[in-house]
Amino acid sequence: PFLENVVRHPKFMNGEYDTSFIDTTPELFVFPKRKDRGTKMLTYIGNVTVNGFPGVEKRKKPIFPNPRMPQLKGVDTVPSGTKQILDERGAEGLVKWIGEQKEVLLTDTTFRDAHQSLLATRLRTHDIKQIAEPTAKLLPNLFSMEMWGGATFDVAYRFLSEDPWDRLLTLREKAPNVLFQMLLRASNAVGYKNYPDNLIKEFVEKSAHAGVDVFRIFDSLNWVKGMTLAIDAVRDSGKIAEAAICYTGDINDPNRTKYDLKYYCDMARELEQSGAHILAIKDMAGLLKPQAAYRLISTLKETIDIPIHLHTHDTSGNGIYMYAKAIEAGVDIVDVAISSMAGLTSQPSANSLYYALEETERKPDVSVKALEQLSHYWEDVRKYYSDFESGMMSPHSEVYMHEMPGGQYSNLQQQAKAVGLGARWEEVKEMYRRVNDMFGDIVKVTPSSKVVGDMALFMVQNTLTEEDVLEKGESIDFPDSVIELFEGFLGQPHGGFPKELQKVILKGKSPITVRPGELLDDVDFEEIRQKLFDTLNRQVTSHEMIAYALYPKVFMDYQKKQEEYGNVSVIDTPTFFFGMRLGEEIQVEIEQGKTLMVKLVSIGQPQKDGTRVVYFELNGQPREVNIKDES
Ligand code: 3PY
Ligand code: ZN
Repeated sequence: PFLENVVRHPKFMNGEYDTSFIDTTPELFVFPKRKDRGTKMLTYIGNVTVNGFPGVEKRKKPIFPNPRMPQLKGVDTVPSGTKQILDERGAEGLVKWIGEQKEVLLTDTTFRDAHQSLLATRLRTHDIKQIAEPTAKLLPNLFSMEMWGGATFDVAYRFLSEDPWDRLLTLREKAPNVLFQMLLRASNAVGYKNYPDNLIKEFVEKSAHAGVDVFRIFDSLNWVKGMTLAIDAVRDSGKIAEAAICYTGDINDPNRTKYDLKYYCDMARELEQSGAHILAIKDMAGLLKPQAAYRLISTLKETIDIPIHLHTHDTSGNGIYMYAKAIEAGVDIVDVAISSMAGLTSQPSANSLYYALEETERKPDVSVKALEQLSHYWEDVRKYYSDFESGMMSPHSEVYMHEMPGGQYSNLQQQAKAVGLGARWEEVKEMYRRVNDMFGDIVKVTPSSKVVGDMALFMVQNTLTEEDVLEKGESIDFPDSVIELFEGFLGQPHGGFPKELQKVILKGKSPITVRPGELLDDVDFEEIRQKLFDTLNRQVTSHEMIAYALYPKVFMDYQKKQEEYGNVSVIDTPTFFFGMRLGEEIQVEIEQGKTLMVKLVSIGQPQKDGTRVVYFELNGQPREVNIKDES
């Protein structure tokens, strides 16, 4: 134990002690493992077989055919792409290259926003990993793959029990040719609140180092002051700072004057001056209509010199037509998803856009055959995740009324169900819009959208009207997120907060008007290193320290699961969600070249202590695990 403590001590690991004896006497450093990998994995599979997976209706594992994989005949190596342009010519060189392209460039969001918006962010690395290299080979001319950030970071740890950094590193190996893009919520990083400045800088630096090339940075209130620190951090890392304006309202509606064309042009200029390499128009709810898109993009093209990247959600069904107008107006890059992961609350379909532009000079340089093949893969894989579908079956043009972001729709619906308002969903949507208007018509995107959602649920649940809130506010316990918003902890909205409402909500507390980061103490990474060393009894990586600093509880819960189940990301998705059928045999590649054969033999009756013995064969040898039956 003494030796174990010494070798695991941070100072030792940092190389501050003489470590040459490790190389000369390796046998001293072989420690017995507590529970072997096979047993941990059988414990996971046994548990999910007996108890099911949270959020997945408990049923016998369906039979899924193997996903159709694309044919890669004739494509032996991964062709070079935009990643090589960035590496060779730097950020400025890449921006210049974008300006020289006649065709519209495409970002494929399938690995991030598409599943965040359709499948509650549940896509597992296992399924992305298998198609990453074929995608890199078949779509080498993509501008970028959006594959990280937004909600994927915490969902990976929280619900999938996998490490998002591993996803990034693994995909980077498989797809070395196309720029990797992430969504960064500026000072909220990949969380729901403002974090200390040094954490944002560290997060950006380490993500850049691990493989992110393009950082789409947005502030949930379009507050430029909240974005500049992240823009600077990205520029310092040598990567692409794509600063986003979140689009809300309707520039062509004479009754919606708060967010007019001038508002967007002014903000675009400000972001350009703040060092953005690319401007993104982030139409997170899909409110940008075709004629407005033409007007917005053509005016912005005259206003700024940097390239423009357009993002939308196809909730209304107008996505392709809107893109066609924006492309006509000169937009440089648009966000699309592979067809079977596109449409509705996701991005418009890459495949459809290809045909829509077929005889125009801006037709994207992609193989539609490749898109169709990739679509087959996703069509098959998507079936594993059916329990996470929102149930939206057709375009919802009512999005122009409620203005809810594509990524929020199914989440808020779940939240409504959880508090017993499932049957009053229509009312919740309407209240969402009323709360927006009461809050002074604010930008609604993570996390400000969550605050509007929380308040809408709260008001429907307590049968409150806008008048009630103002008149009886003294005696109302508002949701914490609402108080924090009005305190200024998410930044400042355009035009300020409605003063009377702010007073009622804050009940005498005074709000802040400075950047929240100015008031937050730096994260002490050395302290985190020690604390994690003490609790986990091992040295941790910088990625783990960042994850802990962002999400302490989520990260520690994930560690506990690791201890119990090992690395579950290697298990195929049907088994991960449904466990195994009696008599079924599966293969699990636990590391490259090392495969375990697992057979479920039988499940014992519940015992007095509430456990069942689950009998497996592991590589032909009988094995049993005790599983607590939670039913
Ligand atoms: C996110 O912040 O995760 C979003 O996708 C916002 O649109
Ligand atoms: Zn989006």
